[in-house]
Amino acid sequence: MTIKPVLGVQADDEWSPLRAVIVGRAGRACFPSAPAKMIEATMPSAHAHRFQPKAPFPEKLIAKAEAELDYFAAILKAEGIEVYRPPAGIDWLAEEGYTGAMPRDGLMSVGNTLIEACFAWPCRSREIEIAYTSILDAVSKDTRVQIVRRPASSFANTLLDEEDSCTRQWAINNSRPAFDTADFMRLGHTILGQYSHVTNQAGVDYIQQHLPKGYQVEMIEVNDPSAMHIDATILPLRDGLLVYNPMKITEAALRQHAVLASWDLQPYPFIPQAPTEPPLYMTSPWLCLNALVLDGKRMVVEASDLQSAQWYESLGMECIMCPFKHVNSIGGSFHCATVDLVRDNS
Ligand code: ABU
Repeated sequence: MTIKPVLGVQADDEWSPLRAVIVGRAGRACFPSAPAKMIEATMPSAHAHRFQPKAPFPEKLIAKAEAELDYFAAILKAEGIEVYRPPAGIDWLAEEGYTGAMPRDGLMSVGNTLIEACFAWPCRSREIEIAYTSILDAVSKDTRVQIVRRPASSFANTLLDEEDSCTRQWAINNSRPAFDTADFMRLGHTILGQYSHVTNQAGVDYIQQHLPKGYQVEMIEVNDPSAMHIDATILPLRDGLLVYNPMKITEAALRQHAVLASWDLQPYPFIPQAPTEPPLYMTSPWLCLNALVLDGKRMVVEASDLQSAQWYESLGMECIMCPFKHVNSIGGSFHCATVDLVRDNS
């Protein structure tokens, strides 16, 4: 059977059948560096001292993470999904950047539109340009695709300026649009988002302004003083079923959004435990909710996480197990490591 290449961008939810996807590559990945205030607000305290300039992750860890990303990409290809990858071997140490393994933080598809994040962390400011320009060029050969590149004004390094910083809930101010696309979860015409240490009101306004007609952002009330990315807090499994982290969000907060009013909302019933090796340098063990749903029936889950897999299966999902602990160690799981380009919801 020949598989017809799927070009372009057409995706606006997390569960319709996945036809084309980006899977990241680690490259010579480094601990992202940011001012102490930002690191203390967002990163696990046991590892905060590592987030310095020019601090590469251990080579062996990266080699294993790359192998996991390749294996994951092979699983998706075997399912008939078109997989796009960034170039291999990007030297993020020389670029003074982080990695190309977490494209979900920097790109979001909404309908035929791909929106680039206005990253708050300066070390990530050129991540999409460096790793993903060739993919953006390839998908934009389809003239229906709209790519929203971050504007020059969003590079201003003013977000940590001090005014009001004592009374602010978040590390960043509102002096220019800032958002990571991983602070948003797409549920069709409604996109649920959270304010965080990397997403401000100007960023939310910017997204709303660039969405295709008929789509709107709604901000969700989350109880997470370290908030940075919503994709370990809520996970839609299919139309009508969403799982959530009850330590960070309540059912009542979710029900406030009309799109979820009649959904089955399931709290994750366990307290996930962090592995001892390799360490979770950048995240909590709630990465168990950072899964990739292939089509509302099947999802990719970390190979050793039998507890989550059994629970997801009790909710009617089939789990495809894939080793990913070393990718987890450098900052994310299957959702973070991907960007949906095409989902078939016709
Ligand atoms: N994007 C990954 C989020 C991880 C966490 O909330 O711990």
